[in-house]
Amino acid sequence: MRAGRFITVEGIEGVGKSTNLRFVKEYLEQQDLDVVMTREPGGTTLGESLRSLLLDPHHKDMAVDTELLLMFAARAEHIAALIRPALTRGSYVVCDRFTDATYAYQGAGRGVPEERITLLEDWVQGGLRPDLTLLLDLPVTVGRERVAGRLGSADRFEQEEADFFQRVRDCYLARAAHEPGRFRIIDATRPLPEVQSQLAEVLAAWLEEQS
Ligand code: Z5A
Repeated sequence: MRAGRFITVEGIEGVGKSTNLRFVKEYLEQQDLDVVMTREPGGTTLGESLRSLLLDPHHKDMAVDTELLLMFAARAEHIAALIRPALTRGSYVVCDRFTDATYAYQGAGRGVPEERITLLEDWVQGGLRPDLTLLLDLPVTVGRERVAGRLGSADRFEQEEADFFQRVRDCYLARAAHEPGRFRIIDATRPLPEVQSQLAEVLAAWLEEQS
């Protein structure tokens, strides 16, 4: 059986990842593909518990290395329990964030040296890398406005200042420029139907390349 494909969706907060992940899943299912939708940190029972710790504002002063290692602990579990088995079965795995988020948030955002993240990436993932990364992009102010009306208190990341998210956005764009074969940049400032037309166009072309 042909191995599946690994698609990740990335971007700063409020770009519309959650909203558009469902669209990507439905689009692929319409092409008769088996799709597993998941997220990071999370995706497994243990991973979701680690997610709660990572987002909990009570752990506001968590050491940067603790945050980094918890992200990769959740990822190790996610790969072993969900991602690899699904890819081996031939499924398409669509994941809300993956290791590009670690380079963007812990690397550019928190200042962890890139080589340290690469070391963990190689150790935890072996050769596993996304086949396609959809980067939803918009200015930080627009993303923040979109999530501002959300009910409930801000999580540990949402409490960061605009310059943190600017570094995160810049890192995503730099990574996309460095790996144009894997990344597709989607203009997320457009109204939702237009964002989804862009996604459909990109996915159709990419699936064509795969066949
Ligand atoms: N994190 C990390 O630091 N390191 C890592 O390695 C990983 C993650 C994997 C949780 O991620 C945190 O984990 C994240 C980074 C960190 N923190 N931050 N920031 P998350 O993905 O669960 O959290 P998030 O980025 O905060 O997600 P979000 O705020 O829910 O944003 P979203 O999913 O991209 O947006 P949305 O909920 O789909 O849309 C937001 C609103 O905009 C909503 O009302 C929509 O209806 C609206 N929307 C969506 N699209 C449009 C358009 N086109 N026009 C107008 N309005 C729109």
